[in-house]
Amino acid sequence: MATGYKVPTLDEFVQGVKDRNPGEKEFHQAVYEVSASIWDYIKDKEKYHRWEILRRIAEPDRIVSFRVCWEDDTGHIRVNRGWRVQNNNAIGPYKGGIRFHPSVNESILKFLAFEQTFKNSLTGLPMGGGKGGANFNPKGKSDNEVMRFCQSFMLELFRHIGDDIDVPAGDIGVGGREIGYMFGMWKRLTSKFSGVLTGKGLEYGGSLIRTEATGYGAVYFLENMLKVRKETLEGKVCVVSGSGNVATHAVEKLNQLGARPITLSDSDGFIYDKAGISQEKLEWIKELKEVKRGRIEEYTKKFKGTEFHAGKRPWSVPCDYALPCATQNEIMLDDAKTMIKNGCKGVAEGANMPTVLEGVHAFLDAKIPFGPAKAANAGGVSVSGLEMSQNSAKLSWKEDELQRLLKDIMQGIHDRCQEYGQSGNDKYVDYVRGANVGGFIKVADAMMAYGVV
Ligand code: NDP
Ligand code: 2IT
Repeated sequence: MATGYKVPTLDEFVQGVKDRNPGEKEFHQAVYEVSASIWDYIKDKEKYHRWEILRRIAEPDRIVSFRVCWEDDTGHIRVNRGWRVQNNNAIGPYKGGIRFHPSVNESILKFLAFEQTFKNSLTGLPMGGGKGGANFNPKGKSDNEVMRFCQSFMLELFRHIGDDIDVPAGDIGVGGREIGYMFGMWKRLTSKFSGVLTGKGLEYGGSLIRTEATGYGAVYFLENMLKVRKETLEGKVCVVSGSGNVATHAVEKLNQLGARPITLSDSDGFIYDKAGISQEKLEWIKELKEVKRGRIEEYTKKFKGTEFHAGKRPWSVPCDYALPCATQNEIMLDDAKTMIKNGCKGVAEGANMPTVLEGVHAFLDAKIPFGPAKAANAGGVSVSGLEMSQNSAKLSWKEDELQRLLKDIMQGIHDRCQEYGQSGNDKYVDYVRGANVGGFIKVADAMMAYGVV
């Protein structure tokens, strides 16, 4: 170690991150959560400190920020801001979604790109971490407005991405429609056809089960956590938040495995259907959300005996298992306490960082199996990785093969978390520590192989 070098304490390290990134509270939160949980593991390992590995992972390789202007249907010119955060490409091209939501800012995208670096490492596939987006609100916009926005966004983004450089995909507010518009513009700008985006339509290089993969994967992860305890999902009551891509496919898989999902939500409130949101009802919701772009409240008008709770999240509803699948910081400490008091026996995070740090600690302290986002929701990016492989090979794999691979990858992630998250004779698996340490090692070792670059 360099003469006079002093290994920082966790607090000193985190304070440094805060000082260098003022006001970026979501980014501070994500870096703190990872650092605190891997600190015990790295604190005596001189090599990680000598190479300043954690500090380097917490400093994005590069951030591009750009103006996105577009014309709305009334002829007005609108101006938004777009970003791409390329966090780390030690183990593969930058990879991660694009989010369109009015709340998007640099702090949120930095937290997401940082988390993605560990998540992608856990999948075992060669993908680095990145994230992008814009403070654009797709709600209430016509198809043509969304198309013009996506095209304008790509008009700048295309300079920074490539199938061996950086491969974006979907996230909040970005699904098949938006990926189609962006890929179309990229193709036009570059005259190329390759796997530069994932989540593409099946007609133009997309992969089977990519749409379902995040929600299905989160339920597989939950199932794996339960297997350790010799429990199953059969007949279990599950509370789910969100009603987008991740939430609806989580509900679909819960139904397939015999569980009873009873809630879904959006930013207006949550619906509660005691009888269970069956596959038939879910098909109606998918149509409402994906085609009509309606609000979840409409469910209660269609299905009798169901409730809508305006302005609330579903965490007060007693359940066996909870799957937060909407957005960051949606389970607060009080929610976690209520869930524990009501007998919740496990949590699998479908969304990214949906539980505040104090809430995570409450679940861990109560020894409730807690599957953190970077492990539990890695199914989506895993199938994105498989889409990249298919695109490079110019092949399309069959559905049963992809289903098997998704299950295998989720099992592998679970087992890696267990390897690093179980200590001594304690049967309880700390999946937070397991995911962070398990994700960190591969990235750190690759960075050390490259020296100081
Ligand atoms: P969608 O846009 O399909 O759905 C998002 C859902 O969450 C909507 O129901 C939306 O409600 C709700 N929501 C979004 N923001 C808020 C908010 N601030 N407050 C309350 N509700 C909100 O997104 P996805 O399902 O794709 O993403 C959901 C989560 O999963 C995100 O955290 C994302 O990062 C994560 N994720 C997604 C992956 C994917 O493959 N798509 C992969 C891994 C993680 P409303 O319509 O009212 O805004
Ligand atoms: O948070 C995530 O993992 C995603 N939004 C999916 C990223 C991807 O590249 O498929």
